[in-house]
Amino acid sequence: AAPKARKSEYELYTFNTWLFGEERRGTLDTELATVLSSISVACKQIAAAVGRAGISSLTGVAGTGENVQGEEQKKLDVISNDIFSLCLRNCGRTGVIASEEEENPIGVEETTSGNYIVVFDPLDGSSNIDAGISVGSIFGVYSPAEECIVDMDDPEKTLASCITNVCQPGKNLLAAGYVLYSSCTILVLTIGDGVYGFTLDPYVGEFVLTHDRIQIPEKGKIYAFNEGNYELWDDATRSYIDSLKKPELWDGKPYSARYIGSLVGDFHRTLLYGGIYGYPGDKKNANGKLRLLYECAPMSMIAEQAGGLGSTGTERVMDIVPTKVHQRVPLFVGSPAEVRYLESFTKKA
Ligand code: AHM
Ligand code: MG
Repeated sequence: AAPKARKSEYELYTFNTWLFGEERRGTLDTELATVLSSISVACKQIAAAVGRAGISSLTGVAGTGENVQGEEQKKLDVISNDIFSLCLRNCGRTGVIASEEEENPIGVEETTSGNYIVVFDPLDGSSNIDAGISVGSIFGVYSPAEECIVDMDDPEKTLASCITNVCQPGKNLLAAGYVLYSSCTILVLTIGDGVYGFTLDPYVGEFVLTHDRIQIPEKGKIYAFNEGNYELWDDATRSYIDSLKKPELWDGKPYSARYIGSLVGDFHRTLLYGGIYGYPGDKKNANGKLRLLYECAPMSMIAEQAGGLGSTGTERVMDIVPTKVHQRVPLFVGSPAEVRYLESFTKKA
């Protein structure tokens, strides 16, 4: 979609201008606008760190050992997590923050806390960093499910309250977004009324509205799966992928395979060009690799708000109530016709 018509070449429709406009329209309140604005600042800082990683020796592993996911943390994973956490705590509008990089959700101290619950993956796809390939940040914002108790003298009670507030289904999300750090840095956001894209103008240092109400194409002949796992998938998933490669089924031209191994990059292409992104469960990991709270639910909300779908193969991702903060689920997300076609295999199985 074309960006809003500008009255003059000097008119910049920045992310903050857009937030103020939405506040005036009543689609978000000042508190949520503050949270989202803080996230945009964190992501500008991360974009700068990612862009200079090779120069400022920020490539490689952090030496902190494995994170809670059993994966080795990169230096930039640690830095991005710090940037995100600090920005969110300091904005004074968050009650609980939960990061893919942290074992437990954190209750923000009462003196600086607010109401919102923010879940995030500060730097997704970080295995791509050292080769200068696209990475991204993903986030979601909820209202509290219950009053948030932060009692420094009672860490157990505080943790229980934080977990209850974080373990909400995707359909409760007030906002979801991601930032792609690539040939350009782009922030894509929904607050439950369409999907908007803002490109970082490096000269002005602001995100500027470039994609007004993104609509995902109904279909798209591109699939993004890690086919190295083919032998580990179940029969339904294999039959589905096999079918995409049969020219006779698709007017002589089979689907194209594209896979960066960076969810934000693979998803962003799917959103704009159409197609499907999939991370199925397999023999080794029944629920695949991606996390419900920080990856699957926010991406599914964005897909749905753009006219697409997000499915586990058998159910709507947005309906799943998490039982654990780091819960994984299979994810198939993208053009509605493509996700339905995938489900015609997986729902039968
Ligand atoms: P991360 O959160 O540890 O970076 O892992 C998530 C990434 C996604 O960006 C990507 O889609 C997926 O892992 C790739 O996994 P694989 O290498 O198994 O294909
Ligand atoms: Mg991730």
